[in-house]
Amino acid sequence: MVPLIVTLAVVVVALSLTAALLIARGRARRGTLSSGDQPTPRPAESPPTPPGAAPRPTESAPEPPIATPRPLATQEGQAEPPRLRDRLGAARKMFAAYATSVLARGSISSETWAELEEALIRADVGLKTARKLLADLRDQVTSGAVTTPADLMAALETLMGDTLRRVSGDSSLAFEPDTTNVWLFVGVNGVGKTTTIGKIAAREMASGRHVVVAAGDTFRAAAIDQLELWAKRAGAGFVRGLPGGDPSAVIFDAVQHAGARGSNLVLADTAGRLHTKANLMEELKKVRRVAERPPGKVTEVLLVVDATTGQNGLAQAREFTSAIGVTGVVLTKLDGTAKGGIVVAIQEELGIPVKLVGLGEGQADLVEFDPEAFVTAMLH
Ligand SMILES: Nc1nc2c(ncn2[C@@H]2O[C@H](COP(=O)(O)OP(=O)(O)OP(=O)(O)O)[C@@H](O)[C@H]2O)c(=O)[nH]1
Ligand SMILES: [Mg+2]
Repeated sequence: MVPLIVTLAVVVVALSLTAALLIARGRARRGTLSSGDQPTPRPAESPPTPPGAAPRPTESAPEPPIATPRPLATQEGQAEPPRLRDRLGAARKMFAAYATSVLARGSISSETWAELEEALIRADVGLKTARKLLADLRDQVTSGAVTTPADLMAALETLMGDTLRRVSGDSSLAFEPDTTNVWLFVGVNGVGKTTTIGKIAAREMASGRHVVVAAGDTFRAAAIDQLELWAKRAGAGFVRGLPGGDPSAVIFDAVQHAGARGSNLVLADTAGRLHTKANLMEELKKVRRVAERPPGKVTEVLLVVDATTGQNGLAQAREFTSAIGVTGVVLTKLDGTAKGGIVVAIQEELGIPVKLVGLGEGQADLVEFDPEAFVTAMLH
């Protein structure tokens, strides 16, 4: 491991990353139901279904066949999931530049500590977590366990891996076989909730689960259409409401729809909302309560966080968790950013596991979070 870092660093120096280092230093409402695989938007005159009311009979609509699982992402031409290492190039380059400088110095000096702190902050690990990691490393130097810059880089890698493993464990999403599982997707605007649902719908359909996608974002008509496209592409069922309708009514209808057809998984989209807006957070609590009505059971509340938003992701995670109890984080847009360190901060400071990572806009660009692979991809 250490020789690998050293080798990488020397090669990188010989090419161009010293220059990179220098540069781096320089700077309310109601919903209706429509169904499935041939989505037929319910006409506007259709009566609304209040949450808690008897489910709207589904026999008025043609029974959609349970869709046949399809291979992932044929449209994007990607049959295979993306390689984490390829997509984390920006973070790796950034770290490599610092590693080069640390290793080139020959001994551990005050500049070494300054550089490591800068690298961690730039990676968005956050000041608190960065200082904790560095304090641990200093202890290792004081005790004599770490004596050289190469040891130090290896110790940092081990420490980051340990920090991530402590919380992460199993990154699989909770699924109970004999119920209508509801996975609720929440987060601030534009973080990738709808896209993530599209990706997960494809993944779950491919694994043989019968998925219904619920357009709980009734805020924008375009958002409903966007989700419908994803659902169609995945071959999943789809339940929509009227633009401006009550999101909890849509989720309720979707759960009833799924239950009536023996679908065991509802992926519920919600409108992006600021975690600081109390009324919108209240709306989310209602969505959650309604989703729990039989046969529904909320088995995951997934907070979608945009990796590029940095430390604000931490505040978002804190607020959404206190409002509706987040069970896991999906970290999106890790491709093309050097800021993947928010993973460490969310896990270390809030103890919420990062379960999935978004690595692009395509259907297959979603991987389970694997601490080992993540640290390796960032540092090698
Ligand atoms: N590069 C990259 N782009 C992503 C990823 N996930 C989502 N996006 C893009 O981010 C933009 C917003 O994605 P949406 O899925 O619409 O986000 P949202 O959270 O549903 O947005 P609102 O519903 O408006 O709150 C789109 O252009 C997506 O293609 C990712 O992992 N990587
Ligand atoms: Mg959306």
